[in-house]
Amino acid sequence: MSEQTLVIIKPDGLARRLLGRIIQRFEDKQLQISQIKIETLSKAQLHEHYHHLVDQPFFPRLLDYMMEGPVLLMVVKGEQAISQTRKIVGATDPLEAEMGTLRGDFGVNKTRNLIHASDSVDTAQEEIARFFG
Ligand code: DGI
Repeated sequence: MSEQTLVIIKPDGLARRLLGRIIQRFEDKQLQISQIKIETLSKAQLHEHYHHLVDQPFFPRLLDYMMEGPVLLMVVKGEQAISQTRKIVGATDPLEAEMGTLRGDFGVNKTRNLIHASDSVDTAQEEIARFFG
């Protein structure tokens, strides 16, 4: 089934000049970028995006990281795009993520894990609407 999902390349992905290599992985898997933009996210946007985590002890660290600089936001489209994308991205903790996944290959730690991808049809819809209107 064709789906759409939201991917965010976090600030260190841009700072480390990894955009080309990251985007290539989605294109290699026959997924298509249908919308793309670079933007610095505000505290308010991040509170909304990570509303399920605001009470976690690591939340301030996550906010600081996400506001280090601009992020790249993109809508990724294609056959089972949500689960395909989560597979390309890998587990939240780069130490647990398999090598060959983006977080396994490029992630630094549980905070600096390089990339975000929607985790379900509902959140994908919500997140695409939030960032692309
Ligand atoms: O969907 P994910 O990004 O894989 O995971 P999530 O929605 O549970 O968490 C969102 C982000 O919050 C995650 O990419 C990194 C950060 N995070 C989650 N759990 C932890 C964490 N950061 C730290 N330092 N420690 C955690 O346990």
